[in-house]
Amino acid sequence: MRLDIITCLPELFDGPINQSIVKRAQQKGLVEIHVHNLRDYSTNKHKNVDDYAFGGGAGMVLMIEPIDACISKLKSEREYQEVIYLTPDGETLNQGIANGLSMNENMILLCGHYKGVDQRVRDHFVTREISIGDYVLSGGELAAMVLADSLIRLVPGVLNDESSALTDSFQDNLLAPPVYTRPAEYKGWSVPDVLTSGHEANIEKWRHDEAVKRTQERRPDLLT
Ligand code: 6GU
Repeated sequence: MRLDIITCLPELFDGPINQSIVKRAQQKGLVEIHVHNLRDYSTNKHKNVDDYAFGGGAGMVLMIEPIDACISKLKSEREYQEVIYLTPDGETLNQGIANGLSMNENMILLCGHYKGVDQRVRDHFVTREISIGDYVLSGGELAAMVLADSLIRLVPGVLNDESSALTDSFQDNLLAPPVYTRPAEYKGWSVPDVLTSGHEANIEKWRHDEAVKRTQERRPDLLT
């Protein structure tokens, strides 16, 4: 999977996506992440990428020209299945959307900032608009990192125990069951007996029952 991230704050991507699982996925050659500084595609001498909104009002709008220049250059080099714009008015990301998008080879993630991007970018370049929840972030960068992380861990070979993505919360519309590790007893708090019984079928049944119970208690909306 290759992700091309377009942003006017490329420094923000120095951290999370170069650590841990995502770092290993890149080192293994399973994933490529390329961050593009929108400013590098600005055509004016001040390297501006935003301007005042027509009609007035507070806040700057990202201009279409540098975005077009960047997207067009990328598209001339390879084919992209999606151009995703991260925006609070997009469809809310969930595991089903992540699973679907993880099948793609090449995707562009466009991060908005300030008051967003010129609507013509959305009308003519963007194929999908995604939000990560009903709250407002100061830009799409953190949302792009959340989306990238959710996709990368689904690429075959990225997780060491390949089956582990299948037992995540949400993967079957159930929250994940409780987990325990050693010691089996701590300050009188003990691990459920079934987990140390070695009885595979009973353990599976217990995990499923606990997942259903937890989902009923915390997220009944997932069961309907
Ligand atoms: Cl994708 N962008 C911004 N700015 N805020 C958000 C968001 C995205 N998703 C939730 N809040």
